[in-house]
Amino acid sequence: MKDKNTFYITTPIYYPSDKLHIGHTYCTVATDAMARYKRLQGYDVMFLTGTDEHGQKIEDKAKEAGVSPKEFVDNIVEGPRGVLDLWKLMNISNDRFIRTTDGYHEQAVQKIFKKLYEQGDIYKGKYEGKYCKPCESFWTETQLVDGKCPDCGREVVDAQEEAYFFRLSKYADRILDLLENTDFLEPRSRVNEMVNNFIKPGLEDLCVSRTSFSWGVPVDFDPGHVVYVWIDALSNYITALGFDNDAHQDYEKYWPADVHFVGKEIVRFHSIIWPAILMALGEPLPKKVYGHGWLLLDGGKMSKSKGNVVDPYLLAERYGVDALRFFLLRTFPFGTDGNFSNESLINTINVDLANDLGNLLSRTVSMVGKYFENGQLPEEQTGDALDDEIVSMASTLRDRYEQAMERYAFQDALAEVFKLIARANKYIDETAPWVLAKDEANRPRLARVMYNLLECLRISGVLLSPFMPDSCTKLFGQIGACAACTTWESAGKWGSLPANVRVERGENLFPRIDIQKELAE
Ligand code: ME8
Repeated sequence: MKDKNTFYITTPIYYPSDKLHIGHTYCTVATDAMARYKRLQGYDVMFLTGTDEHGQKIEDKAKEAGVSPKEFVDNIVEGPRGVLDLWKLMNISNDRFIRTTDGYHEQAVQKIFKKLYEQGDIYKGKYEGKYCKPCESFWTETQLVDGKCPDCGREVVDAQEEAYFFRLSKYADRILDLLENTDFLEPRSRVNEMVNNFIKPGLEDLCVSRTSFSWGVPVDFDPGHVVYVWIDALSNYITALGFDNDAHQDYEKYWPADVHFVGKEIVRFHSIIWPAILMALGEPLPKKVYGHGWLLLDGGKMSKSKGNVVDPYLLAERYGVDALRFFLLRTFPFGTDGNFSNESLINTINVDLANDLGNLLSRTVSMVGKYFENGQLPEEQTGDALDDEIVSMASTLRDRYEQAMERYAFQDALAEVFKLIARANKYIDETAPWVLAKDEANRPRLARVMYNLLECLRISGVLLSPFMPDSCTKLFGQIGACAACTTWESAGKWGSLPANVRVERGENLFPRIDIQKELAE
């Protein structure tokens, strides 16, 4: 039985057909923020990501490059500036990384395929239809839009071959019920799309093997066939925990997944095909699939096959890892599409990080250092009615943040934190510490003003730490927050810093960027 205190979250496993781009980084950073938030709350988290390494596209790419498919994917996954390096650079805290070429996964997929075949959920037939090569998707005539691939709008070709099929149609009623009557799929706007476009027109059985290429998991009882895409790829979420293999032993502990984060173009696979496979296997369904929006570039989806991609390495190296992580989740509502631009990245860094948070931190820490010996506040402090609003706002922030995070509304959660930061900056102007500092009699009042600012920084820092882990650790160092003052529990409690806290001036965490100069380059 899954323990209530566990939290299992996944990203899609990405195709290593090319270097990953900012779109993949977006989903992985969102998953990382969620995983860190749940760990902060005390959950035993399993965060899985990985790569989906089989298929014709990769076989073709390897051929072009003059290497074997395995050499090709090894280089993109493990090579310099590859997938593993990118997640390390981005400070991604995944607990496990699965590659579909891992032996344990391949063997488990063979077992799953055979089981489904033996119980009659997979049967042999003939495939005739349309095939979109870049998407590796088969379509029926009726699913095409203007004769083109409904996912990417590109040309499709005729395809016919002997193939195995999964009896998806058998599960149509149960899937319809799952989508319409539970909150399995979110945002809810995606439910209508699935029901109207795919289920209502009639779910067709799904082609699950291919004979026209060989780079895949072989169907062990029928040589010549390889398992085609979805049974191989989707099973990763359970094989990575040890389902049908001995490489891991966590299936009972973590399954069902709490949430699969996926881009909206693969919601169909995760909300229709994946539950149907699990129903056929008699296994529990994931609790939720969340279909996030796309990052667009000039209004179009960034994609490897279109070549209009933004390199996360360049951005992270130029602007900082935490700034990039923050920008991605602060700017775009997770459920809908958003337009990426360097200008909005720089603006977010300047406005939120340099002006609001950076200034609050550096002003507060430097005032404490300037007005109090050794940067340490005295215990004697005097409150004032002027403090009430900021204290109540900070004390209740954690609840508002939590409500947003539980909806995967990262943007809303961050907006709540930045309301407090803006309020704290205003409080500096209202209390005018530089005036208080002129009169020795005001020292207890000045000390309390400083304390209040440090508390706002501490609470904000705890709640921002899933988004900007390194910067928040540095922030805690500067405001003198010890480990006990940076827990989830302490974020809900005003007054966790000791009254005689001592600050430590440090580097400027978020330097301002000269936007004119930067965009001119
Ligand atoms: O689909 N904006 O892999 P993939 C936002 N292997 N997110 C984006 C994005 C963009 N422009 N581009 C990509 C596959 N993504 C399969 C998945 S899962 C069992 C198998 C993100 O390399 C988004 O999360 O094409 C999307 O769903 C995923 O990368 C697709 O990555």
